[in-house]
Amino acid sequence: MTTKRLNTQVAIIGSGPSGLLLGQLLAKQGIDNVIIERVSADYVLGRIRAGILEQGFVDLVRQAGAAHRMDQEGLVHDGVIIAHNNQQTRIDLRKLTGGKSVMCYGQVEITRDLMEARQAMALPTWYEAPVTNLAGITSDNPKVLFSHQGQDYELSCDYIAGCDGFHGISRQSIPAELRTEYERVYPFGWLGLLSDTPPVNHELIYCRSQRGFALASMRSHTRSRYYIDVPLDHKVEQWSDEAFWEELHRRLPEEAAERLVTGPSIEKSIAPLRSFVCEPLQYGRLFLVGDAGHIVPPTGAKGLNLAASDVAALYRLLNHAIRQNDPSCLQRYSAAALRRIWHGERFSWWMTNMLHNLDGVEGSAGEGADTYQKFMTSELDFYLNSEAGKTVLAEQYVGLPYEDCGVPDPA
Ligand code: RFL
Ligand code: PHB
Repeated sequence: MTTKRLNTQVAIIGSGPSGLLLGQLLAKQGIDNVIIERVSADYVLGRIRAGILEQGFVDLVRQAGAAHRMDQEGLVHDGVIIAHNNQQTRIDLRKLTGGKSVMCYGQVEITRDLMEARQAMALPTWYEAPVTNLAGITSDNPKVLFSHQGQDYELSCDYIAGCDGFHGISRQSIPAELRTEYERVYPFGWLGLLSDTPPVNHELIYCRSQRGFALASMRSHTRSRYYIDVPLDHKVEQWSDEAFWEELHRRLPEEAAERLVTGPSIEKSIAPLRSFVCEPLQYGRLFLVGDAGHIVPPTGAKGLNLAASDVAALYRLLNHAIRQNDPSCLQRYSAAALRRIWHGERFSWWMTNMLHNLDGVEGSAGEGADTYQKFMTSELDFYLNSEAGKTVLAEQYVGLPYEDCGVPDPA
């Protein structure tokens, strides 16, 4: 069987939010791109993940021309509650950051909106087309090899954007001796439940309790998303809806728990928690974007937002490189993206430490039983009872500014 040959300027691997957003922004600037996705569009839309978007992300979706539904249906949150047992502290995001807020709008919805915008522009996307190899990455004309319905394809391009998530092929295509991977795994996962019930509160509640962590989030005024932390060896099948609701009820502050409305789950899954960064994010003409290059535990709501800041940097640099015929500017991508990534990693790790019980975890060891707990509950107490502390939290929760890549923003 002969391999069919295709051409484009930017080959994008993965049609998660990173790949779709990058593709849309490039297309708006007249830059050709092709997206190749391993699974079906429906499968991508079945993955329930993030819910909180920073202003920078919202602005990019607007630039990409896919914000119509988000602007109508997204919920603007001016504050967030942190609870320690029964004591609730509201972090007034708007007041503490000089007017900033976050947007509550599901990753599934963003993905759907971006897919529709891409379809409306008739941009090429290959679903159920796993990428099997990348060739000539350090040449001027790299190639992405993939298969679709039994046919092999070779996509020639100028640049490759590896937007293929943590388990993708892109990161593995950087020779092991040229990359350094930094990692921390945590001894618990988040069990999440989605239900068509009104949220327990109009703002998110992050909760540290004697029984463990809980998060009360939402997707709309009638759809709730809740999480509790569970040991890593737990299977989702061992958690009935009733058992989940009972445990959540016990972890939420009493005042909120009294208002909890329960109902059948629409989706229930366990996600492991991990901090991970690959350095550098560039090899030749391949660039890692989003979860392909880094993972954060979801406690700070930063994963998708860091993917967006990677996209912002790469999109600006690619636009400049292609328009000015100056690929050298792309050398700045990795360092610019990594600076903001490490701030997101640090914030997510810090929030995870303050809100979960990490006694006995590597890196927190050495203090003796319960001592790490004592440090962390004191840390939480300090930050929640100081205006300066709350400001530090708010500034990072709404999102730090994007890095200056030294090229003009095409918007
Ligand atoms: P994705 O979404 O994983 O998409 C990668 C895509 O690449 C495809 N792929 C391939 N395609 C072709 N060939 C191959 N060989 C391929 N290998 C893989 C995959 O099929 C997939 O479609 O990565 P992307 O686009 O970088 O997006 C990252 C986000 O999904 C992620 O960071 C967030 O979901 C993290 N996250 C949160 N982030 C936030 O900013 N705010 C939140 O509130 C938030 N909550 C969460 C979260 C993640 C969670 N889980 C389940 C990990 C809550 C949870 C529970
Ligand atoms: C969610 O709504 O899924 C969500 C919100 C905030 C987080 C993590 C997940 O920190």
